[in-house]
Amino acid sequence: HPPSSNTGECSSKTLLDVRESSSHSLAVCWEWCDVKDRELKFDIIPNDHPYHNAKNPRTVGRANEKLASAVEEVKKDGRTCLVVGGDHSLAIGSISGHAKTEPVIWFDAHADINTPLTSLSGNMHGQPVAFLLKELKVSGVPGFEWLKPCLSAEDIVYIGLRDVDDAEQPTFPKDRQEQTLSLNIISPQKINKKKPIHLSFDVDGLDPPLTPATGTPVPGGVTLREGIYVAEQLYKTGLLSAVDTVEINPRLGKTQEEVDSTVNTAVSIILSGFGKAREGSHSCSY
Ligand code: 6HN
Ligand code: MN
Ligand code: MN
Ligand code: MN
Repeated sequence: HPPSSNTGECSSKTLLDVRESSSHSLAVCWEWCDVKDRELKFDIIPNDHPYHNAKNPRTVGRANEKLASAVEEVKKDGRTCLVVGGDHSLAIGSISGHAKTEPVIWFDAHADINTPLTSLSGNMHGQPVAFLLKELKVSGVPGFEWLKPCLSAEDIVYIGLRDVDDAEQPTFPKDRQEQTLSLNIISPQKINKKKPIHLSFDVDGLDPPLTPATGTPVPGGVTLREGIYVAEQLYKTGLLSAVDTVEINPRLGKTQEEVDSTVNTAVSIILSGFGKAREGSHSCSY
């Protein structure tokens, strides 16, 4: 399920209108935000042979190159960027396009720090952090010739982590592993830097009943209330500059109810990150 983007303009005047324009494409509109929607089309590259244990590297690499340019344009336009997907591999393009961002808040059950050499699944969604880190020096992957790693390990804060592969352990600082959400994990030191924050929100960081339509659920996740709190607190810093909301895959919902709860949960998180407060709606400032 590649990164997705909806087509067409958002014209709804309702508080919140979630439309599914295709099985993996969502549009979120709300009346107090000026939403400029973009359409990105991605090519499937034929004969896209694996590079070590990285599947579809050319297809994923070029899709991310396109996404990085789009995010860069959105930021040049002075807007907050919201990417809705889709596979978490899209964070490679989203974070690269949002250059010079730090910290990155990686909300996820998984560390996503496998490399093409360590990955057991071969899935690119388990590898984006490794591609972005300067320290890991992932290189030579076809389709990613354009990529310059832009993050240092200290720029990343994980929340919700509870399923780390053996091969991910050595690259992963032990003191950053949190079995459960600690509300202090967004360290004040990071926020005090006054630099733009990128939130990469994998819905599987939440507890699986909240977002059943996702590919790699792990029991024991963050509650909706805690997830919303994280998004609200980030909004309140005034520094939240880009948000990825990923691993939403309506095709994996077994019933319409499962699809709806996944979408509604993701929308609640997005709205909180864009300034909807539980005590009432406030204006959305850019
Ligand atoms: N995600 N660590 C596993 C892998 O395949 O590398 C799972 C990764 C899941 C990735 O949910 O974005
Ligand atoms: Mn995925
Ligand atoms: Mn992820
Ligand atoms: Mn995950």
